[in-house]
Amino acid sequence: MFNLHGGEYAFDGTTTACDGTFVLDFTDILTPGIAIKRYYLGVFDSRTGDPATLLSFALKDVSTGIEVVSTQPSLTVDADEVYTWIDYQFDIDVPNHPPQAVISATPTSGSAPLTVYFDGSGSYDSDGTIVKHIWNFGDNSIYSGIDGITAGHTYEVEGLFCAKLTVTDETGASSAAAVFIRVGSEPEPGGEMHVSAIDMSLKEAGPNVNAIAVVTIVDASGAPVSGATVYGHWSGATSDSDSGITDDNGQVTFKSDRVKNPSPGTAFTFTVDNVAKEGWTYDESANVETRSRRATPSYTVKLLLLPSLRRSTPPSSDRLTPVLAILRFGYLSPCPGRSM
Ligand SMILES: [Ca+2]
Repeated sequence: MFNLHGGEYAFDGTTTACDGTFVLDFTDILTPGIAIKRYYLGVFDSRTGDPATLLSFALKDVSTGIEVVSTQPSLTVDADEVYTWIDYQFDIDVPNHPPQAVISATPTSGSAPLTVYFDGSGSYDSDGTIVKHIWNFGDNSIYSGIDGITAGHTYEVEGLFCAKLTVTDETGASSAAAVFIRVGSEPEPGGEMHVSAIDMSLKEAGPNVNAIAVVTIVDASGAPVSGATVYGHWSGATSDSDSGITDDNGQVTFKSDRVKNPSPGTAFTFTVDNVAKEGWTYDESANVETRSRRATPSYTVKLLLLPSLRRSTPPSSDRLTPVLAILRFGYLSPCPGRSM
């Protein structure tokens, strides 16, 4: 008879008796997972004097055709119960859960040089094993290795660094956790800042034209903000991205890509995408302008053609039927037809 003792992995399936061999289908009780499990088969003999023998235990993985036979010798039992088992890893298609990275650091701030001890031992993988730890200390130095559960690192220069731990499980799945390390003193608390102006101009060199945008960043009181990183992009005639840091006047200059022989009216547009400075908030809603456009000039000449003009008699309005002709001239200077 079959006994349901034995814990989580005791057989609890349908059984079929054929020629003294019992076939069990326990697919329904397979535990999802990739680890090796121990599968038990027990026999319980209820009476003294007529012992039962557990001859063999074979486990067949129907999905792969693999058959494993218990290596234990046959077991005989009289008025007792015995168990035999097989350790096996079923290849069940279950989604892997990525490991969870947990990072701690001591200390998280101090003056340079600052030695920080990192501990990733709180990281875990619910359905497997973490096989790799990668430490990125945020200052262009990286440490990795299977023994990298803890790491030490010395920060030589001041700044705010994002130290990151990435853990990887045996299937290659990974996740990361980060902690900020402050080396040196805290920066002055910042305020709100916005774009007060984008001054556009065009610069020509031979047949090439590019646009210049001077972006000015000020605080809420209108005072220039230096050290702010301005991110922006060009559109229209060119499509390039730029970033730069404001000077003491709160200004940073951007230059578009060059365009060769642009047609009249070719527009260069610069858009500020973001402004960032540690401790400061970019208040885009306060921007005087966020986007500015400058086009290559096109000259419009209006030419009035009058039927006749007699000095003695001013022409009556009905006789004066002006014909308007508009002539367009293209860029560049000098102005066409104008004597220099
Ligand atoms: Ca896993």
